[in-house]
Amino acid sequence: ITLVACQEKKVKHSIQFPNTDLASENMIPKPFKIIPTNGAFGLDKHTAIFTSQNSIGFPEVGKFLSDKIKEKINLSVPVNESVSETVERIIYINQSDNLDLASNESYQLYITKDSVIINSKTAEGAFRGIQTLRQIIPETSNDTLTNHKMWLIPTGKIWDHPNYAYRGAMLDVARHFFGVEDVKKYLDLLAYYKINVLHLHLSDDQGWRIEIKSWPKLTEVGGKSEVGGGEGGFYTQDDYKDLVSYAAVRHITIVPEIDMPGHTNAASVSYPILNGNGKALKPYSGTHVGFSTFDARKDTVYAFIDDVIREISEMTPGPYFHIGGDESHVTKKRDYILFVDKVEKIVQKYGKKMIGWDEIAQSDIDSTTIGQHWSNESNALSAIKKGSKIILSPAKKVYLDMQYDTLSKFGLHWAAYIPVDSAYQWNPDKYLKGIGSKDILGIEAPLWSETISTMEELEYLAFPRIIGYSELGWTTEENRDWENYRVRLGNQAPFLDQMNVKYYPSPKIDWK
Ligand code: TNX
Repeated sequence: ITLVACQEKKVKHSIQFPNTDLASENMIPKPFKIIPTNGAFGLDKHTAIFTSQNSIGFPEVGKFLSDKIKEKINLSVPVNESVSETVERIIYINQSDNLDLASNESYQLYITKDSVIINSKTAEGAFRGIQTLRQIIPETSNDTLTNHKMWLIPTGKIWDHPNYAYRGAMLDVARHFFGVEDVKKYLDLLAYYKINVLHLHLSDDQGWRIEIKSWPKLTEVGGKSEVGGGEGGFYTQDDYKDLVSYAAVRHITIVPEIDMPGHTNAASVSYPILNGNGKALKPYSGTHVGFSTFDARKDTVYAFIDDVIREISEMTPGPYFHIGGDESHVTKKRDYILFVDKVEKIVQKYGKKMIGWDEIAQSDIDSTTIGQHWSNESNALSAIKKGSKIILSPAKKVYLDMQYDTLSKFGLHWAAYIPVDSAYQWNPDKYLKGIGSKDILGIEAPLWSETISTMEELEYLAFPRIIGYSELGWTTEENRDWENYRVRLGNQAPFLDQMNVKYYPSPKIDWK
């Protein structure tokens, strides 16, 4: 009804819009299909947003869009208010069961001079669609066409869906702690580029970062250390729930990781009964790996793990629980295998699918378990032979803590230097011999925090590379091209500046 009411009113005075080209807009990730029609939709004070009102999450998506338009250009656009005399053009966010909308994240964006219509099956798809719309709203208005400000959006059609279902970022909050506000800012940025998973590395040798009510010393003791001897920190359960719901508004899934049986010094310092390496325990603030382990032969250890996985799973609506499993160099191999098998059952008991770093494939993992490839190709292949899917995080290509080059202020280079072009120019589907798209759940870019402790440092390593990973995860290979991407990336500068992101201004990019 609202659509019709609006169309009947038509645009009162026929405005001469300049020619536009939707296909050359700076959208990242690049949509699947774009058909420009060379006109313009005038976003202005006579525009209103309407959404399907009885479909879960749609009004919230409309509100989110309105908030972001306000932040970007300081224009207030009403959402689902009754059509008043002054409304001339509408943005309609519509739930549709159209067959082309295969994945929950698919959307269509139809822009004409009178209306913008986003069709999607779910609010998740609508949310991805409004990111595209945000990206093509110009920063500056055209003030000559009418006597008020008008922001011209190019007309045309976009059909879009993700290449991979899982497009993640990982943040190590254990080596250095990052507080709730920092993580929220990261979530805001990830959402804009359609990344849909944030994996939180919540424990390591240097710190334990999540409150567990049944084992309070984890945070009372284990939460108070970090790399370099700082004060550490941790999320209370309320903090964690706050992050989970902030992410949910952005249709981002939080994947919690408790790294074990290695990387557990902080847990064992808190509760020495867990320790399996037979050595005296003290808080660790260095950056070595591979020296700690849980005792994989003790029932108490599994009772502890059961409590931890239960408490975290109860606060985590997403389908995954990550058990780490990397670099357990002082766990006997047979103990490691037993440990992973037992912990997998606990994860499943609490209704989650297990994810682990690639080493877990040495165990008899279930086909629903997911291996995260970071370095060892034969582990990735054994995971696939067991029917598992893989998340690709090859250190040489997607480790955000790798330095750009020898001049980089932060980061490591044990795997590689990863300049912005090398980060972008590879094909996940063909990266590992014998592993093709059907085996790959998606890609994830981990940011380990041994060398960074502030948001500014985080941003320097993550941006701009994470933007390229969003395109590698979403956009099909035919639609990816470095020269084309490089231009679109340079044009992200106004957004990054507005968001106060201290990105690394790579000299390979012409920043606008
Ligand atoms: C290897 S990647 C690790 C981390 C370090 C990282 C530093 C992985 C599963 N383990 O413990 O932080 O290298 O780049």
